Amino acid sequence: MSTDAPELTTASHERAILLREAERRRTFAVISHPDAGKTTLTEKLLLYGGALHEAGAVKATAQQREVTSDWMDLERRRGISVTSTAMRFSHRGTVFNLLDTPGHRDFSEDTLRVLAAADCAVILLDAARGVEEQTLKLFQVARARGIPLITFVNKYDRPGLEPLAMIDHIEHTLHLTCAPITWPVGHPGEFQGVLAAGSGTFTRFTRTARGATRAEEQQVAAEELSESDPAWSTAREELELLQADGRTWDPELFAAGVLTPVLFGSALWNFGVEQLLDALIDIGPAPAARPTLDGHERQLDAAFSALAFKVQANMDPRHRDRIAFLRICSGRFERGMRVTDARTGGTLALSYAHELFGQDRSTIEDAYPGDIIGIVNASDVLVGDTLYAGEPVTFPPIPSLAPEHFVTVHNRDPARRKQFLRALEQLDHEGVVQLFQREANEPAPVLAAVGPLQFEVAAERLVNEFGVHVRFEPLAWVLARRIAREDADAVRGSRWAELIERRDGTCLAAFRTPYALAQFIEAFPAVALDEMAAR
Ligand SMILES: Nc1nc2c(ncn2[C@@H]2O[C@H](COP(=O)(O)OP(=O)(O)OP(=O)(O)O)[C@@H](O)[C@H]2O)c(=O)[nH]1
Ligand SMILES: [Mg+2]
Repeated sequence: MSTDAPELTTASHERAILLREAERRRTFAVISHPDAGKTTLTEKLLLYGGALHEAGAVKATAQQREVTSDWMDLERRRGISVTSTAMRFSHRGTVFNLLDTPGHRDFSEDTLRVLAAADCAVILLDAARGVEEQTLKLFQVARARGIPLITFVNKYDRPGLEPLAMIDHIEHTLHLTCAPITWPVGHPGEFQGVLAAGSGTFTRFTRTARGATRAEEQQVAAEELSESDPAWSTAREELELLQADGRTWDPELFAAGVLTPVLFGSALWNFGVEQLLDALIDIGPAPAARPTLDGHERQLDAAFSALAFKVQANMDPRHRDRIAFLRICSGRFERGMRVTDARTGGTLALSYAHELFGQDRSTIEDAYPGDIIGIVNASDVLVGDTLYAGEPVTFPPIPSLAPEHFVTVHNRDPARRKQFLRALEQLDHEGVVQLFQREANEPAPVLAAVGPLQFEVAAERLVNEFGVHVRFEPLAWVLARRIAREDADAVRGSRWAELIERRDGTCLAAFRTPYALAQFIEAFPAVALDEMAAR
Protein backbone atom coordinates (compact mmCIF):
# COMPACT_ATOMS: atom_id res chain seq x y z
CA MET A 1 0.00 0.00 0.00
CA SER A 2 2.73 2.41 0.99
CA THR A 3 4.15 2.38 -2.56
CA ASP A 4 0.82 3.64 -3.97
CA ALA A 5 0.84 6.94 -2.19
CA PRO A 6 3.76 8.66 -3.97
CA GLU A 7 2.43 7.50 -7.34
CA LEU A 8 -0.96 8.96 -6.61
CA THR A 9 0.62 12.22 -5.65
CA THR A 10 2.61 12.27 -8.86
CA ALA A 11 -0.50 11.49 -10.89
CA SER A 12 -2.51 14.27 -9.32
CA HIS A 13 0.42 16.64 -9.70
CA GLU A 14 0.71 15.77 -13.39
CA ARG A 15 -3.01 16.20 -13.79
CA ALA A 16 -2.81 19.65 -12.20
CA ILE A 17 0.02 20.62 -14.55
CA LEU A 18 -1.91 19.34 -17.54
CA LEU A 19 -5.03 21.30 -16.65
CA ARG A 20 -3.03 24.43 -15.99
CA GLU A 21 -1.24 24.09 -19.33
CA ALA A 22 -4.54 23.58 -21.13
CA GLU A 23 -6.05 26.57 -19.34
CA ARG A 24 -3.37 28.91 -20.68
CA ARG A 25 -3.80 27.85 -24.29
CA ARG A 26 -5.75 29.78 -26.91
CA THR A 27 -6.28 27.97 -30.18
CA PHE A 28 -8.07 30.07 -32.73
CA ALA A 29 -8.60 30.51 -36.45
CA VAL A 30 -8.84 33.78 -38.34
CA ILE A 31 -11.64 33.51 -40.91
CA SER A 32 -13.42 35.81 -43.34
CA HIS A 33 -14.14 36.60 -46.95
CA PRO A 34 -11.13 37.09 -49.28
CA ASP A 35 -8.92 40.11 -48.76
CA ALA A 36 -10.41 41.22 -45.44
CA GLY A 37 -6.91 41.24 -43.97
CA LYS A 38 -6.56 37.86 -42.21
CA THR A 39 -2.95 37.31 -43.17
CA THR A 40 -2.08 40.93 -42.35
CA LEU A 41 -3.79 40.63 -38.97
CA THR A 42 -2.03 37.31 -38.32
CA GLU A 43 1.31 38.95 -39.00
CA LYS A 44 0.48 41.80 -36.63
CA LEU A 45 -0.67 39.43 -33.90
CA LEU A 46 2.73 37.77 -34.22
CA LEU A 47 4.38 41.18 -33.96
CA TYR A 48 2.42 42.14 -30.85
CA GLY A 49 2.84 38.66 -29.41
CA GLY A 50 6.59 39.19 -29.54
CA ALA A 51 7.10 36.38 -32.08
CA LEU A 52 8.35 38.83 -34.76
CA HIS A 53 10.50 41.94 -34.46
CA GLU A 54 9.26 43.37 -37.69
CA ALA A 55 6.04 42.60 -39.49
CA GLY A 56 6.02 41.78 -43.18
CA ALA A 57 3.51 42.80 -45.81
CA VAL A 58 1.26 40.64 -47.97
CA LYS A 59 2.56 42.18 -51.17
CA ALA A 60 6.07 42.88 -49.97
CA THR A 61 8.25 45.37 -51.82
CA ALA A 62 12.04 45.09 -51.98
CA GLN A 63 12.31 46.95 -48.67
CA GLN A 64 9.77 44.79 -46.89
CA ARG A 65 9.70 41.42 -45.24
CA GLU A 66 7.22 38.90 -46.50
CA VAL A 67 4.47 37.69 -44.19
CA THR A 68 4.89 34.52 -42.16
CA SER A 69 1.64 32.82 -43.00
CA ASP A 70 1.62 33.21 -46.80
CA TRP A 71 4.79 31.20 -47.30
CA MET A 72 4.04 29.48 -50.64
CA ASP A 73 5.47 31.01 -53.81
CA LEU A 74 2.02 31.08 -55.31
CA GLU A 75 0.64 32.95 -52.32
CA ARG A 76 3.40 35.53 -52.38
CA ARG A 77 3.07 36.09 -56.10
CA ARG A 78 -0.68 36.46 -56.06
CA GLY A 79 -1.06 38.13 -52.69
CA ILE A 80 -3.78 35.66 -51.65
CA SER A 81 -3.77 32.77 -49.23
CA VAL A 82 -4.37 29.37 -50.78
CA THR A 83 -3.66 27.19 -47.78
CA SER A 84 -4.10 27.47 -44.03
CA THR A 85 -1.06 28.00 -41.82
CA ALA A 86 -0.38 27.27 -38.16
CA MET A 87 1.75 29.39 -35.87
CA ARG A 88 2.52 28.88 -32.21
CA PHE A 89 3.81 31.61 -29.94
CA SER A 90 3.66 32.68 -26.30
CA HIS A 91 2.68 36.02 -24.90
CA ARG A 92 1.67 37.22 -21.42
CA GLY A 93 1.89 33.66 -20.10
CA THR A 94 -0.50 32.41 -22.78
CA VAL A 95 0.38 29.91 -25.49
CA PHE A 96 -1.31 30.83 -28.76
CA ASN A 97 -1.96 28.41 -31.57
CA LEU A 98 -3.01 30.69 -34.39
CA LEU A 99 -4.42 29.42 -37.68
CA ASP A 100 -4.60 31.74 -40.67
CA THR A 101 -7.08 30.50 -43.27
CA PRO A 102 -7.63 31.26 -46.96
CA GLY A 103 -10.74 33.36 -47.62
CA HIS A 104 -11.37 32.35 -51.21
CA ARG A 105 -14.39 30.14 -51.63
CA ASP A 106 -12.42 27.64 -53.69
CA PHE A 107 -10.35 26.78 -50.63
CA SER A 108 -13.17 26.62 -48.13
CA GLU A 109 -12.66 22.94 -47.45
CA ASP A 110 -9.31 23.83 -45.92
CA THR A 111 -11.00 26.40 -43.70
CA LEU A 112 -13.57 23.79 -42.63
CA ARG A 113 -10.79 21.52 -41.52
CA VAL A 114 -9.12 24.27 -39.55
CA LEU A 115 -12.39 25.04 -37.79
CA ALA A 116 -12.38 21.44 -36.57
CA ALA A 117 -9.11 22.22 -34.78
CA ALA A 118 -9.94 25.63 -33.31
CA ASP A 119 -11.66 26.55 -30.05
CA CYS A 120 -12.66 29.98 -31.25
CA ALA A 121 -12.59 32.02 -34.43
CA VAL A 122 -11.78 35.64 -35.07
CA ILE A 123 -14.12 36.67 -37.84
CA LEU A 124 -12.78 39.62 -39.76
CA LEU A 125 -15.00 42.16 -41.45
CA ASP A 126 -13.90 44.85 -43.86
CA ALA A 127 -15.20 48.16 -42.48
CA ALA A 128 -16.47 49.13 -45.93
CA ARG A 129 -17.91 45.80 -47.00
CA GLY A 130 -19.30 44.25 -43.85
CA VAL A 131 -20.54 40.65 -43.88
CA GLU A 132 -20.14 39.20 -47.35
CA GLU A 133 -21.56 35.98 -48.68
CA GLN A 134 -18.42 33.97 -47.98
CA THR A 135 -18.21 35.31 -44.41
CA LEU A 136 -21.79 34.27 -43.88
CA LYS A 137 -21.07 30.71 -45.03
CA LEU A 138 -18.07 30.38 -42.75
CA PHE A 139 -20.08 31.84 -39.94
CA GLN A 140 -22.78 29.21 -40.45
CA VAL A 141 -20.20 26.45 -40.28
CA ALA A 142 -18.64 27.94 -37.15
CA ARG A 143 -22.07 28.21 -35.56
CA ALA A 144 -22.98 24.64 -36.50
CA ARG A 145 -19.80 23.52 -34.76
CA GLY A 146 -20.56 25.68 -31.73
CA ILE A 147 -17.37 27.74 -32.07
CA PRO A 148 -17.50 31.10 -30.29
CA LEU A 149 -16.72 34.07 -32.52
CA ILE A 150 -14.83 37.25 -31.85
CA THR A 151 -15.53 39.94 -34.46
CA PHE A 152 -12.78 42.31 -35.60
CA VAL A 153 -13.89 45.16 -37.85
CA ASN A 154 -10.77 45.76 -39.92
CA LYS A 155 -9.62 48.48 -42.33
CA TYR A 156 -11.12 51.18 -40.18
CA ASP A 157 -8.39 53.49 -41.53
CA ARG A 158 -10.48 53.66 -44.69
CA PRO A 159 -13.96 55.03 -45.34
CA GLY A 160 -16.70 52.61 -44.43
CA LEU A 161 -19.83 52.04 -42.39
CA GLU A 162 -20.26 54.17 -39.27
CA PRO A 163 -19.78 51.97 -36.19
CA LEU A 164 -23.43 51.95 -35.05
CA ALA A 165 -24.51 51.03 -38.56
CA MET A 166 -21.89 48.28 -38.55
CA ILE A 167 -23.25 46.83 -35.30
CA ASP A 168 -26.74 46.91 -36.75
CA HIS A 169 -25.51 45.22 -39.91
CA ILE A 170 -23.69 42.44 -37.99
CA GLU A 171 -26.68 41.79 -35.77
CA HIS A 172 -29.04 41.59 -38.74
CA THR A 173 -26.89 39.40 -40.94
CA LEU A 174 -25.33 37.08 -38.36
CA HIS A 175 -28.20 37.12 -35.84
CA LEU A 176 -25.76 37.64 -33.01
CA THR A 177 -25.81 40.19 -30.23
CA CYS A 178 -22.76 42.41 -30.41
CA ALA A 179 -20.83 43.37 -27.28
CA PRO A 180 -18.24 46.03 -28.08
CA ILE A 181 -14.91 45.45 -26.36
CA THR A 182 -13.42 48.50 -28.02
CA TRP A 183 -15.16 51.37 -29.76
CA PRO A 184 -13.64 53.51 -32.51
CA VAL A 185 -13.01 57.20 -32.10
CA GLY A 186 -13.30 59.09 -35.39
CA HIS A 187 -15.23 58.24 -38.54
CA PRO A 188 -14.01 55.33 -40.63
CA GLY A 189 -11.07 56.77 -42.56
CA GLU A 190 -10.30 59.23 -39.76
CA PHE A 191 -9.52 56.64 -37.17
CA GLN A 192 -7.87 58.16 -34.12
CA GLY A 193 -8.02 55.36 -31.59
CA VAL A 194 -10.35 53.22 -29.52
CA LEU A 195 -12.21 53.45 -26.25
CA ALA A 196 -12.02 50.40 -24.00
CA ALA A 197 -15.61 49.37 -23.23
CA GLY A 198 -14.76 48.37 -19.65
CA SER A 199 -12.60 51.23 -18.37
CA GLY A 200 -13.49 53.96 -20.85
CA THR A 201 -9.77 54.55 -21.39
CA PHE A 202 -8.93 56.07 -24.75
CA THR A 203 -5.97 54.68 -26.67
CA ARG A 204 -4.74 57.10 -29.30
CA PHE A 205 -2.86 55.55 -32.23
CA THR A 206 -0.08 56.96 -34.34
CA ARG A 207 1.10 55.35 -37.54
CA THR A 208 4.62 53.94 -37.95
CA ALA A 209 6.42 53.50 -41.26
CA ARG A 210 4.54 50.84 -43.28
CA GLY A 211 3.09 49.51 -40.04
CA ALA A 212 6.12 47.24 -39.73
CA THR A 213 6.66 47.95 -36.05
CA ARG A 214 4.33 48.53 -33.12
CA ALA A 215 2.13 51.59 -33.47
CA GLU A 216 2.78 54.36 -31.01
CA GLU A 217 0.00 54.44 -28.48
CA GLN A 218 -1.01 57.01 -25.97
CA GLN A 219 -3.37 56.09 -23.15
CA VAL A 220 -5.73 58.72 -21.87
CA ALA A 221 -7.93 58.00 -18.84
CA ALA A 222 -11.65 58.71 -19.25
CA GLU A 223 -11.66 61.59 -16.75
CA GLU A 224 -8.78 63.38 -18.51
CA LEU A 225 -10.56 63.59 -21.83
CA SER A 226 -11.97 66.88 -22.85
CA GLU A 227 -15.65 67.06 -23.65
CA SER A 228 -14.76 69.48 -26.40
CA ASP A 229 -13.30 66.78 -28.61
CA PRO A 230 -16.36 65.93 -30.73
CA ALA A 231 -15.02 62.61 -32.06
CA TRP A 232 -14.37 61.39 -28.56
CA SER A 233 -17.69 62.52 -27.11
CA THR A 234 -19.59 60.95 -30.03
CA ALA A 235 -17.75 57.69 -29.46
CA ARG A 236 -18.51 57.78 -25.75
CA GLU A 237 -22.18 58.47 -26.33
CA GLU A 238 -22.47 55.68 -28.87
CA LEU A 239 -20.77 53.21 -26.58
CA GLU A 240 -22.96 54.21 -23.63
CA LEU A 241 -26.03 53.84 -25.77
CA LEU A 242 -25.11 50.28 -26.68
CA GLN A 243 -24.17 49.40 -23.13
CA ALA A 244 -27.41 50.81 -21.75
CA ASP A 245 -29.16 48.57 -24.24
CA GLY A 246 -27.55 45.46 -22.74
CA ARG A 247 -24.82 45.01 -25.31
CA THR A 248 -22.21 44.14 -22.75
CA TRP A 249 -19.80 41.27 -22.39
CA ASP A 250 -21.33 38.05 -21.08
CA PRO A 251 -19.20 34.88 -20.97
CA GLU A 252 -22.17 32.52 -20.98
CA LEU A 253 -23.85 34.07 -24.00
CA PHE A 254 -20.48 34.09 -25.76
CA ALA A 255 -19.90 30.40 -25.05
CA ALA A 256 -23.44 29.63 -26.21
CA GLY A 257 -22.68 31.31 -29.53
CA VAL A 258 -25.33 34.02 -29.31
CA LEU A 259 -23.06 36.94 -28.46
CA THR A 260 -19.96 38.14 -30.23
CA PRO A 261 -17.47 40.56 -28.72
CA VAL A 262 -16.59 43.24 -31.28
CA LEU A 263 -13.34 45.15 -31.71
CA PHE A 264 -12.38 47.79 -34.24
CA GLY A 265 -8.99 48.33 -35.82
CA SER A 266 -6.67 48.45 -38.74
CA ALA A 267 -4.38 45.49 -39.15
CA LEU A 268 -2.30 47.35 -41.70
CA TRP A 269 -1.43 50.14 -39.25
CA ASN A 270 -1.42 47.90 -36.17
CA PHE A 271 -4.35 49.76 -34.63
CA GLY A 272 -6.40 47.70 -32.24
CA VAL A 273 -4.19 44.64 -32.64
CA GLU A 274 -2.91 44.61 -29.09
CA GLN A 275 -6.48 45.01 -27.82
CA LEU A 276 -7.45 41.92 -29.82
CA LEU A 277 -4.55 39.92 -28.43
CA ASP A 278 -5.53 40.99 -24.92
CA ALA A 279 -9.14 40.03 -25.58
CA LEU A 280 -8.08 36.59 -26.74
CA ILE A 281 -6.19 36.12 -23.48
CA ASP A 282 -8.87 37.57 -21.25
CA ILE A 283 -12.05 36.23 -22.82
CA GLY A 284 -10.94 33.70 -25.46
CA PRO A 285 -11.97 30.14 -24.57
CA ALA A 286 -9.38 27.64 -23.34
CA PRO A 287 -9.52 24.05 -24.64
CA ALA A 288 -12.34 21.99 -23.14
CA ALA A 289 -13.58 18.39 -23.18
CA ARG A 290 -14.26 17.34 -26.76
CA PRO A 291 -17.36 15.55 -28.06
CA THR A 292 -16.68 12.08 -29.45
CA LEU A 293 -18.36 10.14 -32.22
CA ASP A 294 -20.25 7.95 -29.77
CA GLY A 295 -21.86 10.97 -28.13
CA HIS A 296 -19.58 11.16 -25.09
CA GLU A 297 -16.75 13.59 -24.31
CA ARG A 298 -13.03 13.10 -24.09
CA GLN A 299 -11.97 14.95 -20.95
CA LEU A 300 -8.84 17.11 -21.11
CA ASP A 301 -7.10 14.98 -18.49
CA ALA A 302 -7.88 11.66 -20.18
CA ALA A 303 -5.03 9.85 -21.97
CA PHE A 304 -3.54 11.50 -25.04
CA SER A 305 -5.80 12.02 -28.05
CA ALA A 306 -5.53 14.22 -31.12
CA LEU A 307 -7.35 15.00 -34.34
CA ALA A 308 -5.44 15.11 -37.65
CA PHE A 309 -7.01 18.07 -39.45
CA LYS A 310 -4.54 18.85 -42.19
CA VAL A 311 -1.81 17.21 -44.19
CA GLN A 312 0.76 19.07 -46.22
CA ALA A 313 3.79 17.86 -48.14
CA ASN A 314 6.92 19.72 -49.20
CA MET A 315 6.44 22.72 -46.95
CA ASP A 316 10.15 23.03 -46.62
CA PRO A 317 12.06 22.56 -49.90
CA ARG A 318 15.08 21.40 -47.89
CA HIS A 319 13.23 18.47 -46.37
CA ARG A 320 10.53 17.57 -48.87
CA ASP A 321 8.51 15.60 -46.38
CA ARG A 322 4.92 15.26 -45.37
CA ILE A 323 3.52 16.82 -42.25
CA ALA A 324 0.32 15.75 -40.55
CA PHE A 325 -1.08 18.56 -38.41
CA LEU A 326 -2.54 17.34 -35.14
CA ARG A 327 -4.73 19.23 -32.72
CA ILE A 328 -4.19 17.78 -29.28
CA CYS A 329 -7.54 17.19 -27.60
CA SER A 330 -6.59 15.45 -24.35
CA GLY A 331 -3.61 14.33 -22.32
CA ARG A 332 0.03 15.20 -22.59
CA PHE A 333 1.94 14.61 -25.76
CA GLU A 334 5.44 13.25 -25.40
CA ARG A 335 7.76 12.89 -28.32
CA GLY A 336 8.21 9.26 -29.33
CA MET A 337 4.97 8.09 -27.70
CA ARG A 338 3.09 5.24 -29.36
CA VAL A 339 -0.46 5.92 -30.40
CA THR A 340 -3.25 4.12 -32.23
CA ASP A 341 -4.96 5.46 -35.33
CA ALA A 342 -8.66 4.87 -34.68
CA ARG A 343 -9.44 4.49 -38.39
CA THR A 344 -6.93 1.75 -39.17
CA GLY A 345 -6.33 0.28 -35.73
CA GLY A 346 -2.60 0.46 -36.52
CA THR A 347 -0.10 1.92 -34.08
CA LEU A 348 2.65 4.41 -34.77
CA ALA A 349 5.38 6.19 -32.82
CA LEU A 350 5.16 9.98 -32.88
CA SER A 351 8.91 10.45 -33.06
CA TYR A 352 9.31 13.49 -35.24
CA ALA A 353 7.13 16.15 -33.71
CA HIS A 354 7.38 19.84 -34.38
CA GLU A 355 5.83 23.08 -33.40
CA LEU A 356 5.07 25.18 -36.43
CA PHE A 357 5.60 28.77 -37.31
CA GLY A 358 4.39 29.19 -40.88
CA GLN A 359 6.92 27.37 -43.00
CA ASP A 360 9.38 27.00 -40.11
CA ARG A 361 9.34 24.31 -37.52
CA SER A 362 11.26 23.23 -34.48
CA THR A 363 11.34 19.96 -32.60
CA ILE A 364 9.24 19.71 -29.46
CA GLU A 365 9.42 17.25 -26.61
CA ASP A 366 5.96 17.70 -25.19
CA ALA A 367 2.68 19.48 -25.85
CA TYR A 368 -0.73 19.93 -24.23
CA PRO A 369 -4.42 20.10 -25.14
CA GLY A 370 -5.02 22.94 -27.56
CA ASP A 371 -1.59 22.67 -29.12
CA ILE A 372 -1.17 22.15 -32.81
CA ILE A 373 1.81 20.05 -33.68
CA GLY A 374 3.23 18.73 -36.92
CA ILE A 375 4.14 15.06 -37.19
CA VAL A 376 6.61 14.32 -39.95
CA ASN A 377 6.34 11.31 -42.22
CA ALA A 378 3.42 9.63 -40.53
CA SER A 379 2.35 8.64 -44.01
CA ASP A 380 -0.65 6.56 -42.97
CA VAL A 381 -2.30 9.40 -41.07
CA LEU A 382 -5.08 11.02 -43.07
CA VAL A 383 -7.18 14.11 -42.49
CA GLY A 384 -9.96 13.34 -40.02
CA ASP A 385 -8.07 10.55 -38.24
CA THR A 386 -8.15 10.32 -34.46
CA LEU A 387 -4.91 9.27 -32.75
CA TYR A 388 -5.04 8.12 -29.16
CA ALA A 389 -3.27 6.42 -26.31
CA GLY A 390 -5.08 4.58 -23.51
CA GLU A 391 -8.87 4.42 -23.74
CA PRO A 392 -9.91 4.27 -27.43
CA VAL A 393 -11.69 7.29 -28.85
CA THR A 394 -12.89 8.53 -32.23
CA PHE A 395 -13.77 12.14 -32.91
CA PRO A 396 -16.56 13.00 -35.38
CA PRO A 397 -15.50 13.19 -39.03
CA ILE A 398 -14.61 16.53 -40.58
CA PRO A 399 -17.27 17.47 -43.15
CA SER A 400 -16.23 17.68 -46.77
CA LEU A 401 -17.78 19.71 -49.56
CA ALA A 402 -19.37 18.44 -52.74
CA PRO A 403 -17.13 19.21 -55.72
CA GLU A 404 -18.58 21.32 -58.51
CA HIS A 405 -15.69 21.31 -60.97
CA PHE A 406 -14.18 18.32 -62.67
CA VAL A 407 -11.32 17.61 -65.07
CA THR A 408 -9.57 14.56 -66.37
CA VAL A 409 -5.85 14.80 -65.83
CA HIS A 410 -3.35 13.52 -68.40
CA ASN A 411 0.28 12.87 -67.66
CA ARG A 412 2.49 14.55 -70.29
CA ASP A 413 5.54 12.42 -69.58
CA PRO A 414 4.81 8.68 -69.72
CA ALA A 415 8.23 7.90 -68.21
CA ARG A 416 7.10 9.60 -65.00
CA ARG A 417 3.84 7.70 -64.54
CA LYS A 418 4.75 6.49 -61.07
CA GLN A 419 5.57 10.02 -59.86
CA PHE A 420 2.38 11.26 -61.53
CA LEU A 421 0.21 8.83 -59.61
CA ARG A 422 2.04 9.37 -56.33
CA ALA A 423 1.79 13.13 -56.66
CA LEU A 424 -1.94 12.98 -57.35
CA GLU A 425 -2.45 10.78 -54.35
CA GLN A 426 -0.54 13.21 -52.16
CA LEU A 427 -2.57 16.19 -53.39
CA ASP A 428 -5.72 14.17 -52.74
CA HIS A 429 -4.61 13.45 -49.16
CA GLU A 430 -4.04 17.15 -48.64
CA GLY A 431 -7.40 18.03 -50.13
CA VAL A 432 -5.78 20.32 -52.72
CA VAL A 433 -8.04 18.47 -55.15
CA GLN A 434 -10.02 15.25 -54.84
CA LEU A 435 -8.86 12.28 -56.88
CA PHE A 436 -11.36 9.95 -58.55
CA GLN A 437 -11.35 7.17 -61.08
CA ARG A 438 -13.97 6.45 -63.70
CA GLU A 439 -14.78 2.91 -64.73
CA ALA A 440 -12.00 0.67 -66.09
CA ASN A 441 -12.22 1.78 -69.73
CA GLU A 442 -11.36 5.39 -68.73
CA PRO A 443 -7.80 5.24 -67.48
CA ALA A 444 -7.16 8.98 -66.95
CA PRO A 445 -7.87 9.99 -63.35
CA VAL A 446 -10.52 12.59 -62.59
CA LEU A 447 -9.77 15.56 -60.37
CA ALA A 448 -12.65 17.22 -58.60
CA ALA A 449 -12.70 20.55 -56.82
CA VAL A 450 -15.00 22.96 -55.06
CA GLY A 451 -13.56 25.76 -57.20
CA PRO A 452 -11.30 26.07 -60.25
CA LEU A 453 -8.46 27.82 -58.40
CA GLN A 454 -7.76 24.46 -56.79
CA PHE A 455 -6.73 23.07 -60.20
CA GLU A 456 -4.29 25.93 -60.67
CA VAL A 457 -2.71 25.24 -57.31
CA ALA A 458 -2.55 21.53 -58.15
CA ALA A 459 -0.89 22.12 -61.53
CA GLU A 460 1.69 24.45 -60.06
CA ARG A 461 2.52 22.13 -57.18
CA LEU A 462 2.73 19.12 -59.51
CA VAL A 463 5.45 20.86 -61.50
CA ASN A 464 7.35 22.54 -58.66
CA GLU A 465 7.27 19.84 -56.06
CA PHE A 466 6.92 16.61 -58.00
CA GLY A 467 8.39 17.45 -61.42
CA VAL A 468 5.17 16.26 -63.04
CA HIS A 469 3.69 18.02 -66.07
CA VAL A 470 0.00 17.51 -66.73
CA ARG A 471 -2.76 18.55 -69.04
CA PHE A 472 -6.30 19.09 -67.78
CA GLU A 473 -9.35 18.36 -69.84
CA PRO A 474 -12.54 19.89 -68.47
CA LEU A 475 -15.50 17.61 -67.82
CA ALA A 476 -19.02 18.88 -68.25
CA TRP A 477 -20.28 17.91 -64.78
CA VAL A 478 -21.42 20.64 -62.46
CA LEU A 479 -22.89 18.70 -59.57
CA ALA A 480 -22.05 15.63 -57.56
CA ARG A 481 -23.75 13.64 -54.85
CA ARG A 482 -22.31 10.93 -52.65
CA ILE A 483 -24.07 7.60 -52.97
CA ALA A 484 -23.84 4.26 -51.19
CA ARG A 485 -21.77 1.57 -52.92
CA GLU A 486 -24.85 -0.61 -53.32
CA ASP A 487 -26.39 2.07 -55.52
CA ALA A 488 -23.47 2.21 -57.97
CA ASP A 489 -25.33 -0.02 -60.43
CA ALA A 490 -28.25 2.39 -60.57
CA VAL A 491 -25.85 5.14 -61.61
CA ARG A 492 -24.12 2.90 -64.14
CA GLY A 493 -27.45 2.07 -65.68
CA SER A 494 -28.70 5.64 -65.85
CA ARG A 495 -28.26 8.08 -68.70
CA TRP A 496 -28.51 11.02 -66.28
CA ALA A 497 -25.46 10.40 -64.13
CA GLU A 498 -21.94 9.06 -64.27
CA LEU A 499 -20.10 7.18 -61.59
CA ILE A 500 -16.72 8.18 -60.17
CA GLU A 501 -14.97 6.42 -57.36
CA ARG A 502 -12.34 7.33 -54.80
CA ARG A 503 -9.66 4.93 -53.71
CA ASP A 504 -11.22 4.70 -50.29
CA GLY A 505 -14.37 3.36 -51.97
CA THR A 506 -16.45 6.55 -51.81
CA CYS A 507 -18.76 6.71 -54.82
CA LEU A 508 -20.07 9.90 -56.37
CA ALA A 509 -22.76 10.34 -58.96
CA ALA A 510 -21.82 13.27 -61.21
CA PHE A 511 -24.39 15.27 -63.17
CA ARG A 512 -24.14 17.63 -66.10
CA THR A 513 -27.06 19.82 -65.10
CA PRO A 514 -29.48 20.27 -62.21
CA TYR A 515 -32.09 18.95 -64.65
CA ALA A 516 -30.16 15.67 -64.99
CA LEU A 517 -30.09 15.41 -61.21
CA ALA A 518 -33.86 15.92 -61.06
CA GLN A 519 -34.39 13.27 -63.74
CA PHE A 520 -32.17 10.84 -61.89
CA ILE A 521 -34.11 11.37 -58.66
CA GLU A 522 -37.33 10.67 -60.52
CA ALA A 523 -35.95 7.51 -62.13
CA PHE A 524 -34.30 6.18 -58.94
CA PRO A 525 -36.31 7.47 -55.99
CA ALA A 526 -34.78 4.82 -53.71
CA VAL A 527 -31.18 5.99 -54.23
CA ALA A 528 -30.04 8.22 -51.35
CA LEU A 529 -28.03 11.21 -52.60
CA ASP A 530 -25.84 12.88 -50.01
CA GLU A 531 -25.27 16.56 -50.71
CA MET A 532 -22.06 16.76 -48.60
CA ALA A 533 -23.19 20.27 -47.85
CA ALA A 534 -21.35 21.95 -45.08
CA ARG A 535 -22.17 25.28 -46.63
N1 LIG B 1 -6.18 50.00 -45.71
C1 LIG B 1 -6.03 48.82 -45.13
N2 LIG B 1 -5.65 47.77 -45.88
C2 LIG B 1 -5.50 46.57 -45.26
C3 LIG B 1 -5.74 46.40 -43.88
N3 LIG B 1 -5.52 45.11 -43.57
C4 LIG B 1 -5.15 44.50 -44.71
N4 LIG B 1 -5.13 45.37 -45.73
C5 LIG B 1 -4.78 45.10 -47.14
O1 LIG B 1 -5.74 44.25 -47.70
C6 LIG B 1 -5.15 43.36 -48.66
C7 LIG B 1 -5.50 41.93 -48.33
O2 LIG B 1 -4.88 41.59 -47.10
P1 LIG B 1 -4.61 40.09 -46.68
O3 LIG B 1 -4.07 40.16 -45.29
O4 LIG B 1 -3.85 39.35 -47.70
O5 LIG B 1 -6.10 39.55 -46.67
P2 LIG B 1 -6.57 38.05 -46.42
O6 LIG B 1 -7.87 38.15 -45.70
O7 LIG B 1 -5.49 37.27 -45.75
O8 LIG B 1 -6.81 37.52 -47.90
P3 LIG B 1 -6.98 35.98 -48.36
O9 LIG B 1 -6.18 35.14 -47.45
O10 LIG B 1 -6.50 35.90 -49.75
O11 LIG B 1 -8.45 35.69 -48.26
C8 LIG B 1 -3.66 43.65 -48.62
O12 LIG B 1 -3.35 44.49 -49.69
C9 LIG B 1 -3.47 44.34 -47.29
O13 LIG B 1 -2.37 45.24 -47.27
C10 LIG B 1 -6.14 47.54 -43.12
O14 LIG B 1 -6.36 47.51 -41.91
N5 LIG B 1 -6.28 48.71 -43.80
MG1 LIG C 1 -4.60 35.51 -46.30
